[in-house]
Amino acid sequence: MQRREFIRVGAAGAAALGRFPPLPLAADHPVPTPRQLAWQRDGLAVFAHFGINTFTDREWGDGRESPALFDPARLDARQWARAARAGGFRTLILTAKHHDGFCLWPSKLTTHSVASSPWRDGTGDVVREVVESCQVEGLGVGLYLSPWDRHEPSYGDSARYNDFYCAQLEELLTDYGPIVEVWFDGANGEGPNGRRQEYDWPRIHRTVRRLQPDALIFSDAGPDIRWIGNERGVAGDPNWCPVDPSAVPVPGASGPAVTRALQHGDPDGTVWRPGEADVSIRPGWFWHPGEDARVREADDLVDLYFSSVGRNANLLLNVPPTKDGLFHDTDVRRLAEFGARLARLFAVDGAAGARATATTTRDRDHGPERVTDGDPDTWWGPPDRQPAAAVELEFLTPQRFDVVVLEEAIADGQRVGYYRVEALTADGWRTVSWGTTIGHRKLDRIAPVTARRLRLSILHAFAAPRIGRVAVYDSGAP
Ligand code: FUL
Repeated sequence: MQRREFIRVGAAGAAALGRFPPLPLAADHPVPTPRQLAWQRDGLAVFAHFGINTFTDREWGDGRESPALFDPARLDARQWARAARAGGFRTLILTAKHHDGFCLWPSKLTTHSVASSPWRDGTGDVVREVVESCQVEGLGVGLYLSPWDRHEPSYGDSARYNDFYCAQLEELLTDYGPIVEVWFDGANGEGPNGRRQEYDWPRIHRTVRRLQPDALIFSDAGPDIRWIGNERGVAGDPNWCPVDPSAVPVPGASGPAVTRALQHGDPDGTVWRPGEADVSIRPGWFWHPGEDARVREADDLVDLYFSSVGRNANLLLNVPPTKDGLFHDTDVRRLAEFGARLARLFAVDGAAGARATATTTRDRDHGPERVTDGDPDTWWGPPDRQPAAAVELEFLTPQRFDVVVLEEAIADGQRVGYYRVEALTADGWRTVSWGTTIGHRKLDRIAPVTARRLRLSILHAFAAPRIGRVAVYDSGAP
């Protein structure tokens, strides 16, 4: 369905230019904060769902599980971090507490934690071990603290639970050094007393800002990072970073309009809220022995990369540790294969060294050569108020490629709404791909082509486009 819409837009061709008059970008158009920009450039994070469910073979615990079940005999968070790094991931996000309420750190606010478990005789702290391992491996750390807590008696007694929840956040955000991302999921069911909780989101967000001003807050409703609207790792096309904040007011809001807003963003949106696509390497979020033979293959992981990072979103790939406290061998192997495949695919940019020209250029500092200079902060673009322009690359020698990489210099906002890529082959110019948004990164897989020249035409933009990079790669596939 989506694909059909995409083709319909494409068939409109250059006529689109006449039908969508350029909109002058509002003076207050959203741009990323430096932290959001760095996060978007990181692109890849590993999610680690681990906890009491790992030992009960369930996805959602009911909060009545005994902490005595938690005993990961060989827990080695360094092994998790090493595997994540080998896959090219930059951050690891741990479920410090899932809906069952069991805490992976010795929270002073409840006894329902590792402190009541036999693991390391009750002296262990999974959060600490993950933080230290990530530090050694050069990864950032994120924490998931489920708002829904099916164990905590105060849950549903809204004021008391908000105090409890903010105090837990305070522990996590005070005692463990810098946290890159705080992850709030939208599930909100009933607590042990059968009541639902009214979360005090403004207070929860203030708590994060006060304790970790550099941490990014994820939830369906942002405020820094938005959910992409499904758990399949697929971003929308188009996918704008700006959104209308009233379209998704609170985490857990649902309905077709909410899904659309999360998937696509909004070119007229007033806040910058890039999307994160979460998906598991296995069918479940937690480890289940029955799923050991159902780990996604490397090809599948590469597809996920294209449908998330390749559509201007980040990929958050869940790899659940086993009850030994280790990533399963198969998962470790798949992560390594995924990292190796991406490294191989993006090893040689066929556009490197190409001679670049443009139909029009804003000024000498933003010439067409900027799209191949390897610096993500430099860009080529036409003068202000000119939404359409083209840049052409003449390769050093004819290049075979089947992947086109496009990037906007998003520090200045996201602008491109419709583009076309043509290649000069032995048979003349051919359109090889076209699309809507570019954003931080757009990856187009195309039928293999051998060409001497490549032309990127921006057919419509919401302000003068700023193109940071154009590159082509050959996957080697026949
Ligand atoms: C959801 C949860 O209900 C799932 O168990 C999982 O943690 C997923 C990432 O978020 O809200």
